[in-house]
Amino acid sequence: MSDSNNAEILMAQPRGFCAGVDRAINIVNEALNRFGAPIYVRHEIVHNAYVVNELRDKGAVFVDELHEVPKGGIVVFSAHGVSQEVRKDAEARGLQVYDATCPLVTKVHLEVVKMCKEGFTVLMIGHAGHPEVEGTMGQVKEGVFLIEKLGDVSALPFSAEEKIAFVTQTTLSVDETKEIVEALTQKFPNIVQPRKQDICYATQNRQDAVKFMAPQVQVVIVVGSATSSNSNRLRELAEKLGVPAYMVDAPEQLKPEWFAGKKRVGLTAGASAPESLAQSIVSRIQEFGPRHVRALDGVVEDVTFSLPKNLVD
Ligand code: 0CJ
Ligand code: F3S
Repeated sequence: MSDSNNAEILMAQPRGFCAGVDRAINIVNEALNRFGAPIYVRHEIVHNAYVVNELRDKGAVFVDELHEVPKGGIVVFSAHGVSQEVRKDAEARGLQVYDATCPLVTKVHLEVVKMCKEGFTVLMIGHAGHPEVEGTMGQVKEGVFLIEKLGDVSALPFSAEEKIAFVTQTTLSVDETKEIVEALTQKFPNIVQPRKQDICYATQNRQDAVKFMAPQVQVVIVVGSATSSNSNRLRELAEKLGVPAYMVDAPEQLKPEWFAGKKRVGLTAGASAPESLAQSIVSRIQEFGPRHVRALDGVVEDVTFSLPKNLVD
């Protein structure tokens, strides 16, 4: 590592928790405070190992499927949302549900339902197997088709005369989605778009912040877990901008050679990564050389979402 005392760490603005993640974690904490352990959570509440471990230590029990929750148990749905089938299953099992689906995901769910009711075929741009995609596509029984990449557009078996609309996952690459939307618009000139893009404000702002930071640094560290879609997009974006980028969710994962000879290190964090974890990663980077930490300019977010009514009443 360069022992250059003027080497520095530049912190992206904004980074880390979004309003939907903050709310989802608060819901689990509030349920634990009110009802005590165990509180079951379907899927990781957010895709971050540190957050999940911390809640597990307090008594949250993470399950993949609802049959793992005992009858009458309390279950929280994760920030990524669930299908109608999962909702019905919870009801049939007599579970007490607290829904931590991000309101911005619910907004997309409602678009899908509305479009299908109006007779549209709905195309969903997103990543196969991601819980948000399963939840959004699962708002209706049929009529939603997944597009994962640009190449999928030409293979779509619909004619330009059909009623077609699209929605997207909230955490996609803004630039890649734009390309897919352009191809869709070319193939289906009458395609109906969401009034405001489905990629959420937090995804957009964190990607914009990486675009601002990347040209100023020689390596980018993204704080985020491997399962986190939005964190992965930040790492890919930095690399596309020509800067080596690594994603970590614990300080021990940092390698000294990543920082060798680097005068400026950029740091950002996915929407599910806590600031305390980002700070412990900064401290570890400082052991490798760059001491000075500088906050970059960027958008200051003031979005907040209230807790579900059935939890605060
Ligand atoms: O899907 C969401 C509502 C985003 C939740 C926050 O981020 P994370 O990392 O849990 O989820 P993604 O894999 O969707 O980015
Ligand atoms: Fe919601 Fe966007 Fe966060 S959809 S959970 S505000 S990343």
